Amino acid sequence: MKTTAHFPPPTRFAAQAAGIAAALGLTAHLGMAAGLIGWWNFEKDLLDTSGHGLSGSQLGTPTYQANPPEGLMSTQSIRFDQDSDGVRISAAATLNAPYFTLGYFINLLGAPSANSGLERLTSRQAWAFETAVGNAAAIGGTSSPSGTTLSYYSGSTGWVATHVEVPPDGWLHVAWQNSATKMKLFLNGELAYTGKAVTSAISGFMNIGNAMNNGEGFDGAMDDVFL
Ligand SMILES: [Ca+2]
Ligand SMILES: [Ca+2]
Repeated sequence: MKTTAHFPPPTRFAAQAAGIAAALGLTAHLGMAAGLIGWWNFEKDLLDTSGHGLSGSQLGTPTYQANPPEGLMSTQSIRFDQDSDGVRISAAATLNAPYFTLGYFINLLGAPSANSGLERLTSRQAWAFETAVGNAAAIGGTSSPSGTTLSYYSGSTGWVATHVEVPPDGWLHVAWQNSATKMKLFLNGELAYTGKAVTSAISGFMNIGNAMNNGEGFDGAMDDVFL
């Protein structure tokens, strides 16, 4: 989601987005009335429901399950069981805004962390920007009570462990808001972490659910990914 709207989303999905934002208390924090770039709600498909044509293609063999976050007009979520399972969103200039909000629901489904604790949730081409969940073992571990946290990577920041708490089961809404000076992380609509801004350029395709090399993937479920 860009902070300035270039493409007003269709009414239905704007309402849906606003509904989710309101449910999460995100509206005031994130300015959800601004333009959606893409919205993937995985109702047994990989369509971009923002209406901007950024539909995904399948990597590996993701599946769908009737276990979405509650109350959000969703009946399905997407499930990744293998490191190679994911979704590829092809490169598009609209994905490359320097100031953005990237949001999604995750459910770890009790899965243990792996990939040195950096299970990729999203990953841009050439490792330009990544988000991950796990114990962050590869970058010094985490002080999160459960031993599981969220981390992000870019060329300008390197890997950063946020040390926020991520429960082993149940749905958690995650929103990364990058500005010129800060990266803010919201969990279920509450500001949970403020860290270094991503100031390096981001371009190319975006993988959801695994890394840009089609490996190092998240094992669990996701829903309602938006940018
Ligand atoms: Ca869904
Ligand atoms: Ca994995």
